[in-house]
Amino acid sequence: MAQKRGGKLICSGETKRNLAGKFLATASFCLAGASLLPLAVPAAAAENNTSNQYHFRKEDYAAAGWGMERRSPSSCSQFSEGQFFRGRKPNIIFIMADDLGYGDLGCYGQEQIQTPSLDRMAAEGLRFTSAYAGAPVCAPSRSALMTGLHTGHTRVRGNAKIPLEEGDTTVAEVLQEAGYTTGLVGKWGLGEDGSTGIPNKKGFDYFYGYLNQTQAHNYYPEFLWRNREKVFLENKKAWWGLGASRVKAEYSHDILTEEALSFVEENKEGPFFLYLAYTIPHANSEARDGMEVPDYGIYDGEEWPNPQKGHAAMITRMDRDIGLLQARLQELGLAQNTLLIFTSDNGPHKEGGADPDFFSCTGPLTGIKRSLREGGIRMPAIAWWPGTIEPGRVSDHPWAFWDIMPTFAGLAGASSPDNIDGISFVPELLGFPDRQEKHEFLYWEFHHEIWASSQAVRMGPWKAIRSKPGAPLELYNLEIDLAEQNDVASEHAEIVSQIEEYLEGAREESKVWPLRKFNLFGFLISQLYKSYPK
Ligand SMILES: [Ca+2]
Repeated sequence: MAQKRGGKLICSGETKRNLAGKFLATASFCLAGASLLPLAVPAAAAENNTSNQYHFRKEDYAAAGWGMERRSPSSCSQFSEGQFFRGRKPNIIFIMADDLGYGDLGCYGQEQIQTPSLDRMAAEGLRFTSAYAGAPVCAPSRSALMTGLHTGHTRVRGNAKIPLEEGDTTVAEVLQEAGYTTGLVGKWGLGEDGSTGIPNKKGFDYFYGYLNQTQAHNYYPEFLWRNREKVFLENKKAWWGLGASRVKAEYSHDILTEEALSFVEENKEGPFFLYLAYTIPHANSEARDGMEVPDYGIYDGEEWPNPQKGHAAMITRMDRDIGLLQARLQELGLAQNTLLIFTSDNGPHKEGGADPDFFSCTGPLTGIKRSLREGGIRMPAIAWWPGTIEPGRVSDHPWAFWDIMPTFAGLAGASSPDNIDGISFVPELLGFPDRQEKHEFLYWEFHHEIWASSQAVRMGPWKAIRSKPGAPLELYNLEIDLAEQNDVASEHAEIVSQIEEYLEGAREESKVWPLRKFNLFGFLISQLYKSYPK
């Protein structure tokens, strides 16, 4: 049975089962701009008042959302799938590890590091094999994630203290506007204290974690931020800076998990959006042991170098905590109305003593953090939504962080800003791959602090890399050469020229991050801009 609460229809899981296949009381509506034909939408079961709320029905979505014709496909590319959610909107949790590689999880082929929770999440949900980060390092990847823009357009295109500005709309702002309670727990990196880019100015009702990326290396920080206030911990930083501590009492990752669990519990009435930006298994190069973790757990007795034990222990610890979060969702009766996505922000690192070859952290890919090869940007990504996402699916649909904005907006019944680069992958998520719009091109650019800028493009099975401005394109066929070992540019002149033509208009110029070859003058100018942002 369903009840009407606050003008919204709410139906139970029982109702869902009873009514699957029989629905479609008719109601018609048009989206703004009258770009859609009138629709028959499900009344979603008008009579139910049990407490086990279940609001989203894939069947309804299929029948109503996709049983329509589009008059203007371009204007509909970001249309609001959530318009078809006749009840409460789904909760959304986006969990992101820091520097976790494509091959670091059991469900992606890892044999030594134990990840039972994430493996189970993949078995119960959807595992993506062609999901891409925004960039091969932290800040620009997160900027692409937040703004729906790739690194040729987004504000923050490199690791520097450049904040998001007032005009940069984030996915959190979109969801906040759509009625979501929004929370960020973890690492931000897109605006320091006092800047225009702090989380509470960029769409987050609640923030707990790190603003500064260097401080986020330190897993025993002296303080973390709760909204705009510093919360001091029992740790004491070392004299040489934010990134290291001499008294190590409270491990920040554990606190972040507690905060995430509390946020879910406190906002169980929903809808909520939680961006859980974990900080491990990143290295802390400022510390003596660069892979700081309270204990090595099940790896304590392994005859591995300490940094490798730390790497494995961090991942298994994070996996344990994601299991706790899933369990909490189930205890609270929220699992069936919550989309949970897990991924990483860029490829594995070789810092703090870590060795990505030791565990084959990139699996079959080559390249690590700071590389535009697949290992630097192709991420593990798992989506879990019991009752909605079919268990055990594997999708090779290529999507990237800038697709998150329209995807979440779609689920929330909201619209993304105009002119973003992202395309919603809601159809793929829900099991309608034949209705999924695809990117013709995916684009990345990377601005190393000193060396030359590089660019990469994915077009269908093709992957092109330009190692520096003016260099010829390298071309790889990922269908037969996932490791990008055989440059076939000379054999496919037409493909190369098609990608070169695309590259001419792929980006907007940036004074802070111009495409540049290495030269000291250019480097100093870019540093000057970074020090004095507009
Ligand atoms: Ca990172």
